[in-house]
Amino acid sequence: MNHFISVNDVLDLKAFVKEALLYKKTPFADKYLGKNRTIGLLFFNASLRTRLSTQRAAQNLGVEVIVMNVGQDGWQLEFQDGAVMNGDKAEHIKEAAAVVGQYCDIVGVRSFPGLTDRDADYSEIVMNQFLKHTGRPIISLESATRHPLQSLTDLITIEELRKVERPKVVLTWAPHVKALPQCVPNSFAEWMNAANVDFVIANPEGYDLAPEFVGNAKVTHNQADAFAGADFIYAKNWSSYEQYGKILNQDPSWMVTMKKMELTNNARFMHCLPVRRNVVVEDAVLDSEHSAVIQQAGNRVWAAQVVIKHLLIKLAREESPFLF
Ligand code: AN0
Ligand code: CP
Repeated sequence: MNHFISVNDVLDLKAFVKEALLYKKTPFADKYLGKNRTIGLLFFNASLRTRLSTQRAAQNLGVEVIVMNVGQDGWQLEFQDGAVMNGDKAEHIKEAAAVVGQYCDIVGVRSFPGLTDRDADYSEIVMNQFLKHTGRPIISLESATRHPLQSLTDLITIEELRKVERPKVVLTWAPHVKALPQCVPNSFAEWMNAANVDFVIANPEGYDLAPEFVGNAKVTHNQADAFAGADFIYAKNWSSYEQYGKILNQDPSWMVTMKKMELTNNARFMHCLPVRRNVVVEDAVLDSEHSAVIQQAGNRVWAAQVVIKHLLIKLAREESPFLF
């Protein structure tokens, strides 16, 4: 593995999930692997889980961690090549990324989409500029279109909790007060399409995800149909892809309720968090046995740990090719 940006960076998904679950049993099995290594975690946006779980994962591997809220504390960055920098941007990504690469062996970046210009967001300019100019393995901590550490976590959690060989997994849109990125559902769809699950996406009209992420998933605009017989309900709000970044409706009838959970095969409820109670999902579900959200968030550590492990192995291989 050279970077961790999408599901395509993982060679053997099944083995990867297995390794992550092994770390859950023996967190310190590779505590010397990261000796004398430093990971830099750069945040252009807020975070609780991604920041703490990635930090914890690095510590378990003996890696030093530097965290910076670059969006708040750093110079304003220019990402366009050839820009005449006579505005408010003080530093170009060419220097900024290369400089971070001088201090860190691995670099994680979180940068949300702007949600105004679809082509710009879907071209992944921020992540691509870091990939191009850092000179180090890059981990996406959620980019403009994907959240792979979350999706790996979700797959690990489904693997832990599934009661049948091929569970029915439903990704359902749910209402929200703010316009949110499509990253989590895009990525979840991408990973579910690569996994051994029966995958259904339920969303209101106007909220279909980008076709390249929907892939072979079954899409329905009828939430009740989707819930019937489901083993996992994964709720998430996203803003419209078609009418890019817009909130088309806040229909409360799409909120996940206990009544709807009764349509399922005693499904587990999943959400990436943070979640707005009684808007996305009612208290009764989150506070019931259905909810897997805390276990899911806990698994973020093992997902990050297996990713960092593979990047550390890549670095060691490059430095000592005769050892391998
Ligand atoms: C973000 C999103 O929807 O992408 C981060 C989720 C992990 N959520 C919010 O901004 C509430
Ligand atoms: N799920 C997730 O990525 O949470 P944070 O935004 O708190 O990191």
